[in-house]
Amino acid sequence: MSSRFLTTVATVATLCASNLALASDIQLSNPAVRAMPPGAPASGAYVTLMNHSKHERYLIGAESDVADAVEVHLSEMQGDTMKMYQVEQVQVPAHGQAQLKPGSYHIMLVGLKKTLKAGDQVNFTLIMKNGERLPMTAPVLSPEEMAQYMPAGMKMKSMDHSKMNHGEHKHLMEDGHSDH
Ligand SMILES: [Cu+2]
Repeated sequence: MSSRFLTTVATVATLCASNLALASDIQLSNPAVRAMPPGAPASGAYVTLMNHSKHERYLIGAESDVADAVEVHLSEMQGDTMKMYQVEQVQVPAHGQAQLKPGSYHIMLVGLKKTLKAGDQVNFTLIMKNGERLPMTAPVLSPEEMAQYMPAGMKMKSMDHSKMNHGEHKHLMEDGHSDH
């Protein structure tokens, strides 16, 4: 009897392990990379991370073949100037989201190895603090498309659409970045 119990426990444990391997709690949407003219040294990439788990998660880095270095940055206004600096992590709240978007958190491609033309695709690997690695393919957007991206990225599809017309500052507070 006790050995049958052990078999059952082992089976359940195996099922749980395989579920973990198959599905990520983190869902990526709205990936984008900013097109840059030939010779440009750097560009930015954007994506929304939706966390479907009940635990906070953290984006701590990214990799891509198209640049010498890929860093996680935050842009923010300091007085009259937009400043940008590298951050160690971006928090993705439990059952919440983090939006990497122009004027906020972004993935910085430093030392571009090739020209990023509108219509190209760039492959990334996003690295989470818990060791998970998330593949991401992002389209390169023209300046005109990038100008459209900002509102699109702030739509928050599953949330209250009546908030769509509010200004960016409101959204910055809503998406949990105001404490940074
Ligand atoms: Cu940057």
